[in-house]
Amino acid sequence: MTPPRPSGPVLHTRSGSVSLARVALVGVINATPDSFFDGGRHQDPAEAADAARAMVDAGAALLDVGAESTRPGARPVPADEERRRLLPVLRAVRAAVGVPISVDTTKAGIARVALEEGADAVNDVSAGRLDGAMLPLVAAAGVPVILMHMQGTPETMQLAPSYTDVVREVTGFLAERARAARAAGVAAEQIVVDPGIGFGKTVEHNCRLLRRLDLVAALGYPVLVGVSRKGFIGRLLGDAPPAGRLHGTAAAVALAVAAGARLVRVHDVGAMRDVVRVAEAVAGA
Ligand code: HH2
Repeated sequence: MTPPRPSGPVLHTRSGSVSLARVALVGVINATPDSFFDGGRHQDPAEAADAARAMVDAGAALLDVGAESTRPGARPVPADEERRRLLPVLRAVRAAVGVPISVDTTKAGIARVALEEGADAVNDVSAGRLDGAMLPLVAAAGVPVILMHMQGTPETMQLAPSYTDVVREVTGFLAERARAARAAGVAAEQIVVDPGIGFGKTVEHNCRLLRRLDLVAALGYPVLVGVSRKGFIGRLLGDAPPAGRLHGTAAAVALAVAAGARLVRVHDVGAMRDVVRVAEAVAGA
């Protein structure tokens, strides 16, 4: 008997398909010394593998492994340093879990070795703008790609974010980057778009984008949202540090799901799985 085909969008990878019929949880693993929340926690391959197993047990459908912090003020990491940090952790995570893994990088050379070492998808916070070889690489590999909006660069993006109409500008940007990806040969069903919460945005910009995520979803691509423990949540809570932003994250995740997010990128997979399951049931999402 053939199993029923999942309904709704599906991302296809060689480590299996990610059905987006229900909202997918994407667990964050940063092989960095300086990420704003998990910096230094997952640099050791054995610790990263333990964290990966725990995230999958808690319900992660995808893991996102990165080796360059993109927090506000972060300086770019040279490719050889990014590769040195990434590969041991990626190999350990790949050996530990069977779910698809995305590599969080803006460099095509890093994405290429990561795909060779077992990654299944590319998460590019520059949406293919920083490295002209990225979209052709994704197309040739046939893997899913996450295209994210960012105003400026991590080093300077929070100095003076400015938009006339943030929702229209971000949506227009994502439409244009999706067209660029398709022109490079990326299949439409392998494209995910992301408004880039916290990337060159004020608290008000982030809130507006989350409120009108339906307009981003109207582009026709699955929407990923990354709000987990971010600065705007801290600011809304009287400058709470990242460790004090779990419940604020839950509120933002629930509302993102209600407004149309199909993937949520989170540090706390178990807690956010409950938030997502209840939010999607109540919202009928
Ligand atoms: N946020 C971060 C990193 N990568 N990728 C996508 N697609 N969307 C996001 O919102 C996003 C992302 C920042 O979070 P984190 O990885 O925890 O921190 P850091 O950049 O300091 O490593």
